[in-house]
Parts: sequence; C-alpha cells; structure tokens
Amino acid sequence: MAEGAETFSLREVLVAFTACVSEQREVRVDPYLAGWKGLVRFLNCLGTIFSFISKDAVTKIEIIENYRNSDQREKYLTVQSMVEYELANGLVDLQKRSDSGCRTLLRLHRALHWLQMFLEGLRTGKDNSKTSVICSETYNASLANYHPWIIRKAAGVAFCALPTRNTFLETMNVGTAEEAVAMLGDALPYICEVYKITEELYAQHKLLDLP
Ligand code: 1PZ
Repeated sequence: MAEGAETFSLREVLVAFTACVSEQREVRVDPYLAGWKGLVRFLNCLGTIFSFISKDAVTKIEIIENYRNSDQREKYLTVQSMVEYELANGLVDLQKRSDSGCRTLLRLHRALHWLQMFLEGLRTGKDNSKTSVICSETYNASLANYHPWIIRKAAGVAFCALPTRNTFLETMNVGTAEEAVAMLGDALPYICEVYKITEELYAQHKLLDLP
C-alpha cells in the first residue's frame, strides 16, 4: 500500500462532494476538485497499473486549479460562473480540443457519471461479486463511449487487477464492508446531485459534446 494509505478514508472524499452544491444550487469548483484529488489518491492506493488513469485525472484537475489560481479566479468559483465567463469571452472552442475550463471539467463530469454507477453497483452488489465486473460493466455503459479503442483496452486490462468486492470496500477505510456500504448509501445522493446540476447546465448551453 502507498504511503499515507492507512489514514486515508474514502468517507472524506465523498463528503467533499456534499459540500459542492451551494444554496443557489450552484456547483462549487474547489470542493469538486478536492473530491477528485481524494479519488486520485484512492486510485493510487490500488496499484501502479492505474497510474495512466490517475495521471490524466491529475492533468485535468491541475488545468482547472490553474484557473482558480489566476487573475480570473473569481470567474471560476462555480461551474455556473465558469461557463458564463468562458462563453461570454469566446474561450470555449466548439470545433477542436482546447484547454478551456468547460471542456476539461466535462471530462471529469463524464467520469463522475461512471463513478456514480460504479459505486451504486458496489453498494448493491452481492458479497462475492467481482469488482472488476462491476467496474467494466459500468465503464462500458458510460465513459467507454467517449474513449478510443486503445484506452478501452488498457482500462479493461487494469480492471482485472481490482480486488473482490469485500476487499475493495475494506480498502475504502471506512470500517467493515457493511459500514462502507452504508456510507455509500449516504454519500451517493450528493454525487448524483452534483452530476445532475452540471449535466443540466451543460445541456442548456449545448456544451455536452465539446471536443
Ligand atoms: C476503481 C477502478 C478505477 C477505474 C477507473 C475507470 C475509469 C477509466 C478511465 C480511463 C481513462 C484513461 C486515461 C485517459 C483518458 C482521456 O483520453 C480521457 C479524455 O480526455 P481527453 O483525451 O479528451 O483530454 N479522460 C477521461 O475520460 C477522464 C478520466 C478520469 C478518470 C478518473 C477515474 C477516477 C477513479 C476513482 C476511483 C474510485
């Protein structure tokens, strides 16, 4: 296990997502990124075979963090203010790949959809079910649609390294497998809410297909 893994609990990570939605139903960028950083730490605990995945997530987190540390930091306080600012200033390229906050966050947003389905699959899965199966089924039903063959292939190979459901739940460091399941039940509605609000916002501005 990686250093620091003993004190690391997935509870805090998922709790970060509970702090994302403001009273005005806006999605706050800082806790969103904090949640992702925690997920990356968790992924790194699972083994180096996942590093090509965590590296990509880190690159995307850093792009948005850089906007949060720039002179325009206030514009990137929430996903809503980011979309408004980038669209109003012609910063979103609709034709080709760019480093806009909108297209970068869209990649994390799509991955959040997979995460939501994966954690729900884990939560409701049987004791002896295979994490690798839950992972590949939910990946194929979501994120895989946006990935080229080579990435899908590499992801499929990495999934085989996942431990059984019970070991995976224990790796979360939330307590027993039953306690981890209860925590997922508490945390998932918040993740779903963050996903839903972002999805509606992107749909409203026709940003769901950004290259
Ligand atoms: C628990 C097991 C973890 C399984 C993780 C399942 C997700 C597999 C994703 C494979 C991504 C491979 C690396 C690079 C992909 C990029 O091409 C895409 C599109 O970005 P672009 O090329 O357009 O800039 N990146 C993504 O789709 C973002 C992927 C983020 C994945 C984060 C996973 C966090 C896992 C948390 C585990 C609890």
